[in-house]
Amino acid sequence: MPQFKNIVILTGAGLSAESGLGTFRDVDGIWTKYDLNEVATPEGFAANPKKVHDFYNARRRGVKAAKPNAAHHALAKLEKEFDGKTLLVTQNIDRLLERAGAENIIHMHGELLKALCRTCGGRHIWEDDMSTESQCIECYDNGSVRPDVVWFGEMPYEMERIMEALEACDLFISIGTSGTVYPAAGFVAEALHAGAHTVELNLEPSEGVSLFNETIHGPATEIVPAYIETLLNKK
Ligand code: BJW
Repeated sequence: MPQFKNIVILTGAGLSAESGLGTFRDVDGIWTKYDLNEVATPEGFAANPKKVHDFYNARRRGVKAAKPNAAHHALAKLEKEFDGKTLLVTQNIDRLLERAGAENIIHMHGELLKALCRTCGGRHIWEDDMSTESQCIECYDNGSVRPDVVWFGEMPYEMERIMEALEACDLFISIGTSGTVYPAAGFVAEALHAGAHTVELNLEPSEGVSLFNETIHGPATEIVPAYIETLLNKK
């Protein structure tokens, strides 16, 4: 394995699957139980905000009850011990990477434990259930709030910073994502274009598997810690 200096890691729902949080597109995934157009689009929220709040209230309770697993801890260890730069870009709205001790994280699809004010645009911590009556705790207009998550048709957070990091990286690792949702699904192509080595760590081959130089398939709690150890022990 060559010496790397600048790592970007993209994570998806598969990273948190063994913490008990559901993935979206697996056989028993969230989108087999809910219509994504109803619960994960601005139009769905406008049509039936209570249904969307109920969906995210249940998931918020699940996230609060979940614990980081060995893969989250391995990524936090990499961030602390790697002799170079690392950036974690997560599509996950849980805070399990932070709870494992990682710090340099971009939540490109937002955070479930935050509210987004529909009036002032402020984002602040929100750990309890949310309803159509919930109001912004910061803005003078007592604006109504929504979960601070990125729905289909909305722009993910910090895209400029992510693209800059992809252009500069020499190792790109994709973990636990099906590679079906853009722009995240396009990151591997950006990294390849920048000349990076690309690695997929996933339970099964993703949609973009042909764009990876190296693929390891298996449960995240096994393959992520093993891969991180190899990376850290490389001389
Ligand atoms: C394990 C495991 C274990 C299981 N160990 N692995 C046509 C073409 C191209 C694009 C579009 C198009 N039509 C519309 C679009 C755009 C659209 C899009 O991509 N749609 C596709 C469905 C086609 N994207 C958007 O609208 C995005 N915004 C956008 O594009 O803005 C414009 C823009 C333009 C240019 C530049 C930048 C922006 C917004 C997307 C928002 C996604 N939101 C969601 C829900 C909100 C948050 C939430 O409720 O949680 O985010 S959808 C859902 O999918 C969630 C996830 O973050 C996201 C990705 O899912 P993920 O993480 O990959 O999960 P799964 O379930 O799909 O896969 C899990 C994987 O883990 C599987 O492979 C398993 O095998 C594996 N696994 N157990 C290891 N134990």
